[in-house]
Amino acid sequence: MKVEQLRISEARLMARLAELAAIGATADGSCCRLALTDEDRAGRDLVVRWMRELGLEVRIDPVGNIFGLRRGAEDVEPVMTGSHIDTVRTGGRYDGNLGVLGGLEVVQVLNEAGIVTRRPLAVGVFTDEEGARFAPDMLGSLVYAGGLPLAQAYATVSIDGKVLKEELARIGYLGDAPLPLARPHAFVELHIEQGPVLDSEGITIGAVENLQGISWQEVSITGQSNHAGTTPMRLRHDAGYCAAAIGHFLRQLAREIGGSQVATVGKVDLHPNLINVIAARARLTVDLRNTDEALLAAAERRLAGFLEQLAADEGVRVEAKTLARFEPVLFDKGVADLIARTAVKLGHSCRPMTSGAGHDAQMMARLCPTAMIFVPSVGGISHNPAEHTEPAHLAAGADVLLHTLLELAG
Ligand code: HGY
Ligand code: MN
Ligand code: MN
Repeated sequence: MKVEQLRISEARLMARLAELAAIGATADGSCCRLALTDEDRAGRDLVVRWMRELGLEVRIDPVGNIFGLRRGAEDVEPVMTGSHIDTVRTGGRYDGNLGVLGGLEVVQVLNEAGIVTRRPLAVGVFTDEEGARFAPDMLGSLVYAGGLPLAQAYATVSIDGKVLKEELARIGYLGDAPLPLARPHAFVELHIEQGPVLDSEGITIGAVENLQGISWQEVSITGQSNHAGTTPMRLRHDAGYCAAAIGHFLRQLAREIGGSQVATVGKVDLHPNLINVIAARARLTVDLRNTDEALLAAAERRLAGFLEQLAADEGVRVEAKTLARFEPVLFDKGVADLIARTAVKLGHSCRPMTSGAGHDAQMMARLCPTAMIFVPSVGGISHNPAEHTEPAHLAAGADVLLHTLLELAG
């Protein structure tokens, strides 16, 4: 068979996706493998087994990133693909997993065709991409790209009070491979869009050219608990009200800025969190994103001003801690154009895309020419058990990955 006729096996890809999705499956159909939990370990163990069955050399680095290496004809910098298999609590079965299992599928097709590429190939599984348990997100690839010192990553404390290094050791993924293992010749990540664009336009492949900036903060409010029935409104220092006011302000702010600006309060914890007690404390998260760095910084300043005013008006103490801050990223035009050309050559509709979500590729772009392949998310739904992508689209994305990697690896 000619190389250009090579296609991945949709059935095999779907079977691996289903087997991995069963790990951490919850009653509502979600996939829950929060980073460095036992479920994450089980998922890692399964992927490592598949890597070994495919004849890949498996290396684990000090922050738990896993790499499956496939020899090339020449001992030069590898072409790398990959993504993550950790999930949010209500994860779907494709977010991250598709990029890792698509990479394994590429390896299997090349093995069966007896093809040895000039450059080695590597499939990466990056630690804690979601950042939902240990902030920031893309933590493993950020360390890999030199954006976060290993010691600082090790000391990170999770939302459930665990220390990252101890959790890595506990699940047996505190590796000793060089960090970084390699500076790839190029990096390509296959991922579901997680947004509504491709699905609404009926387009199969997104050639991702850029990715928006991300600002994560944890806001702590200290007020005064008091009796819900006896305390006049003018005497309240109500942390619960302040949390709600911040959420309302951010909705208005995002609407006012418009364009790609988004704002989310995803996590709110009140203390003592009881029906008849004015909340003494509130802790909430703020996720701000924009494709334009100046607008994102302006949104952060507007929020800071609002928090200062709120503290004065309500007689509470407000503190904001940065959990993640990544500027917008431009991917490599050459790699993105190669993805687009490959999609068209394979007969798929394609359009340039911006990524609204963060991805490991944004960190690998600091090391080498990098771009992403998107496939449609039905209804734009993600981080939700209803996350769905048609099998034919999953296969199309993996085929584009196969031929893009073949082109890059020679
Ligand atoms: O937050 C994100 O964009 C990604 O899902 N970690
Ligand atoms: Mn993801
Ligand atoms: Mn995600």
